[in-house]
Amino acid sequence: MTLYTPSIEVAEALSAGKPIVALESTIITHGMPYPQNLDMVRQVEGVVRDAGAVPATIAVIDGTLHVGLSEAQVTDLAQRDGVAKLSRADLAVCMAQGGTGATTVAATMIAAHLAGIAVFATGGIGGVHPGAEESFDISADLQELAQTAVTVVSAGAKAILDIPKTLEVLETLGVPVIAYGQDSLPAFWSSTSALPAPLRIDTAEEIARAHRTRAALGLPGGQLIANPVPQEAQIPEGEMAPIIAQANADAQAQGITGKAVTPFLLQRIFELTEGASLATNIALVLNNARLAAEIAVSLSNPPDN
Ligand code: PSU
Ligand code: MN
Repeated sequence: MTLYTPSIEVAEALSAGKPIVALESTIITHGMPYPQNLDMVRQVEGVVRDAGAVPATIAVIDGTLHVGLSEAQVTDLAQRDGVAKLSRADLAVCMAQGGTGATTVAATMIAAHLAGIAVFATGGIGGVHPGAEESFDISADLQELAQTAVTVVSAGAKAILDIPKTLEVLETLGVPVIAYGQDSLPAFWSSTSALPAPLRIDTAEEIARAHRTRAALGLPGGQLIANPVPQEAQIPEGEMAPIIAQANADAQAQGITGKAVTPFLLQRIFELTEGASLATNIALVLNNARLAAEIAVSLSNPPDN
């Protein structure tokens, strides 16, 4: 049984040892509305190619785990209804049942690692939700970062989360949280926050070196890069805070739980900001794709001794 099917472009890149950047698909199906989601993937894949790497968008289609999607597959996925949201727990069942599902950060990391892809760009990872002490809602993305050796380029944890608790869990799990080029931890839609980042690196080369060093030390797990959204596209933390509070209150009032929480909050924030949050979300994903490609290029060049 072949476990996954690479696109032609990804298969060629894998055999030639060319740099590849994995991309998730939950952001397409559950994170953004159509048609902006489709436009976003096309732009993201373009940015990765322009930076000298090959994009590998990952999803399960009719039971097949695809690493790299064709234009037709992406176009279909972006407007298809009823696509499942697949995390570590759901991936194998969806494949075994011949289903179609979009991969979260956790499931995308699993597939990327399986295919030998070391770098992955997303928007923001899942984490500890406010009220987790009651709801126990902690994303499986955190555990995945602890065990799967992929460098994940994000704009931090999504600001809908309890960021201090998310940082505590990541620290407990031994996941390096590395701000790119600044001391403060970016907060997804906002380029800075009041929280200092646990670690800081200023170049793609050094991120690649840290990735290699982790492997050489025999440490399992990945690295979380927190790449600030460009200043001109950000929404300051003070502006986002009341909107996020409103969205979280609405989710509670409507009894939204489990997998539905994150998609609900993103959609609600899109409405409350009259679309501004989506423009920022797209800008930060593009920015992450660019950095991820630079890291992948650096990883594919053997280090000088
Ligand atoms: N980043 C975005 N939009 C998203 C997500 C990330 O900009 O929709 C998705 C990712 O797939 C992430 C998931 O893994 O949200 C987290 O979901 P949960 O909180 O249910 O684990
Ligand atoms: Mn959750």
